[in-house]
Amino acid sequence: MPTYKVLYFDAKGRAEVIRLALTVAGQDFEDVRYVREEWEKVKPTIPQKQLPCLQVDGRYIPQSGAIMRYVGRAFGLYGASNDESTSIDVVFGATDDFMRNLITMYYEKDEAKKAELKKDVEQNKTGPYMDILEEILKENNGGDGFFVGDKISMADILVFDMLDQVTAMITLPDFPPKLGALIDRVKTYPKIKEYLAKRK
Ligand SMILES: N[C@@H](CCC(=O)N[C@@H](CS)C(=O)NCC(=O)O)C(=O)O
Repeated sequence: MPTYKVLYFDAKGRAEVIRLALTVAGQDFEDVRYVREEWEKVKPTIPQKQLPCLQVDGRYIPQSGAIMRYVGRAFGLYGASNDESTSIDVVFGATDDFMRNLITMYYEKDEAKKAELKKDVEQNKTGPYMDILEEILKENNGGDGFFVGDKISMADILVFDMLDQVTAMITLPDFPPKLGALIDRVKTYPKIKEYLAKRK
């Protein structure tokens, strides 16, 4: 059985979806959280000099997207067929599009421009993103289960985590009904519920 280490900072950020996926998989992992001084020391030894990085039996895997897919494939969270994996990729792609707006907003230094970008995300970007997710859910057996197939996948874990994390940056509107129910389903998924109860 391989050993897994998730290397990141002491934050949710890009690593939390990986921690959640390993938790759902029931896979033990070492949750390595560097403080800045430690990171500056180890940085030269890390591929691409970026975090997160997943270490599997000592082998480093960089890039959060690659790690999500690796963990998803390793633990049956990335669809049961090419069609299902592609549907999961569609959710990843829509989420990337939405997140790009937030990243631009986050790194904007000019406070007035930042406020404008925030208003734009809240008023013009969030609703359409949620509508896309609502439609994808409805297309999967009416929307009373998960995004893809009949079990939890990386798509559900990613959307849950991302919508959880963005509340620190923007005010979210009410979720459309199927999406709201999906978020509750993920939040109360037994292994996730247990993890969230212990999370800092
Ligand atoms: N495309 C990369 C981006 C990774 C990235 O930007 N990581 C940041 C933290 S979120 C980082 O390690 N920065 C290097 C540093 O702070 O020295 C991914 O998705 O993993």
